[in-house]
Amino acid sequence: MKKAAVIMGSDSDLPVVEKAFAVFEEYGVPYEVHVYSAHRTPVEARIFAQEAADKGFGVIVAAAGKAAHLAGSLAANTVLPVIGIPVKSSTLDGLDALLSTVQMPSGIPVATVAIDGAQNAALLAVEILAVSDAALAEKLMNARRAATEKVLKKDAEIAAKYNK
Ligand code: RP5
Repeated sequence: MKKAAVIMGSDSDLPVVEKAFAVFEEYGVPYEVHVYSAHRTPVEARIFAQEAADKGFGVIVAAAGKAAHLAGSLAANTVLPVIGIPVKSSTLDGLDALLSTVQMPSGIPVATVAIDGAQNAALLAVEILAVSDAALAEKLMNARRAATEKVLKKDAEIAAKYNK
């Protein structure tokens, strides 16, 4: 199976990013984690992105706050799919990072999740890897079914309580 890469702009992003690790563990997806910044370590970030496909990665998740150029700068240096997590790490509550990550100019796409949306970023990464992995796709389908059943059970409980 291809690996997922999780890159964060600073170790201060770790509390947000850790939610992605839990998803990869749950689905048995191999992943590698690094701190590379578009601003503070631009050379290391670029080299990582340029070599990622040859090193067995199938998708890159990139988390950054403030003027969050990390996902875009990684995407500029690879044709692997890049998923951006805008991190809420400033006085602007993450809106700065959201706009910096989502407003990519045409030609270099970044799939952007919600502010601090690490769980969805990892799930999307798993879905991307599952396109060429039937067993992984089956795990995703099972999880969706379980989530549906959980909500229907809650509906039955609430309906029984209030719909007299
Ligand atoms: C961004 O700046 C990082 O991704 C982080 O969210 C933010 C602040 O970084 P630190 O000053 O906490 O290292 O590049």
